[in-house]
Amino acid sequence: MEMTGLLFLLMAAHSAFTMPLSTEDTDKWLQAERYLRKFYGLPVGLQSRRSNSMETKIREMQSFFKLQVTGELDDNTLELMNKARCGVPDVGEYNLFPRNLKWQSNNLTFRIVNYTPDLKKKEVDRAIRKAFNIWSDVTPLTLKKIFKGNADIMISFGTKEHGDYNPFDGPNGLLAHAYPPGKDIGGDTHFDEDEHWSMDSSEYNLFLVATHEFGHALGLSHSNDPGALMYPVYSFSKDYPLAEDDVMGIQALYGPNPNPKKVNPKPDAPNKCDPMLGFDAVTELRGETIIFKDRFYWRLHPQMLEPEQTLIKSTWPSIPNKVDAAYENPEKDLVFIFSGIKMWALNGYNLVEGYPKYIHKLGLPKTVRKVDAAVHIQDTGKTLLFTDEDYWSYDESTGQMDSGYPRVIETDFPGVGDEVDAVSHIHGYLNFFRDHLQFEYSYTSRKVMGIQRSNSILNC
Ligand SMILES: [Ca+2]
Ligand SMILES: [Ca+2]
Ligand SMILES: [Ca+2]
Ligand SMILES: [Zn+2]
Ligand SMILES: [Zn+2]
Repeated sequence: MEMTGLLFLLMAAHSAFTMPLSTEDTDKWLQAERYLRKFYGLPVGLQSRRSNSMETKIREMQSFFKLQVTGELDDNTLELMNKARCGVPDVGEYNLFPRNLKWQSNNLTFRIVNYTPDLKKKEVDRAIRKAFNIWSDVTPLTLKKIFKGNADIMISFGTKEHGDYNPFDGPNGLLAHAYPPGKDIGGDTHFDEDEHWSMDSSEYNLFLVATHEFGHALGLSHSNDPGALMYPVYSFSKDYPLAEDDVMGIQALYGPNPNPKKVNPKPDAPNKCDPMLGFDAVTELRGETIIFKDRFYWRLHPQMLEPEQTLIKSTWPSIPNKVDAAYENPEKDLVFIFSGIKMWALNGYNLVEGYPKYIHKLGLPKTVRKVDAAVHIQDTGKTLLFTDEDYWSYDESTGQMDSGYPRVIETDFPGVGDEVDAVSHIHGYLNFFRDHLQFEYSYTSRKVMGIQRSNSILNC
């Protein structure tokens, strides 16, 4: 977003309190009220738009999702409220049930009461079994399927009001919900039949939603780690679904599996203020800074104190989970993202058609298998590509690699080390990132002007 855009947004958000509300505004506030009531325990009753409780709950939600905490219904907040998600509240204290409930026995039963017509019966059976196995692989729990009578975990598909005074909402929005361990409805898991259920990446994958819901049925609440399976918002991934956060959560309740299976939980989201934090890639994007690390990226706007952390896959499903390098070419209004031997182009946040392309199209030799870091120098129209101990100069206007390259990084950029993780162009300096350090390098005076921790750009 450009600066003028943001200023406009801030003004618009401010004036919403003082100017007559349009229908669109009213809808927005009604929607927010419903959302905060359902997931954040906003008390039922006529809420004044300016009420403290409404603002407090907006803040609570923004802080859970690591958005900038403004207490206002800004675009990012509304966007999140529109995402498909689980129907269980995010904040445990507002749950209808006490927290930290667990089953008293490790040997549980489940029953599939009815089936979705979207899939073959066999496929539903397989998705449900696979989802339970995910949890039983990392705990001493066993789950036995029964075909009649009352199981601990009764599984059913239903629409709108479906028997528990906790209605679904038609297509999208709420996908499913589950009750924490306990008798009767405890552990029961309901799927919204107004969704289309799938076995693949199309919306919504039954196995993934079921695995998340069974986490609740076994006693877990929501996690605010965007990479955890217990994060309330739906996102598709083919990987093993649990993050370390999920495994720690379930093992805190039931302990580990006495005969451990080999599982490979995904690392938790990196902590921006970890003093040893290094980055995979850093680029500008229309005045914002985008910082890639593992499966995540931070988005930092100059007016924003709190960077937003998101899964790469939830914004760009086709970009791999690990980004090697990225740079912006402001003249073309494009951002290029490198992973392995491929590169993608973004216009704003949108992927450009015709990509991925091979990095060798830029003129890099076939022996180069990845780009470590990349930066565009506006004054010269050149893009510098760093690979191991060398760097290359790509001429954006001719689309050719300059002759005389590669050259050695250490020779031309003394003081930054022999290899780099990431580089960006900030305030006229080249900022080289290597492990947890950041070298502010003046391109004109050809020397390092300052050294800081890498995460100082994340306001740590
Ligand atoms: Ca039950
Ligand atoms: Ca729904
Ligand atoms: Ca890198
Ligand atoms: Zn949930
Ligand atoms: Zn229900």
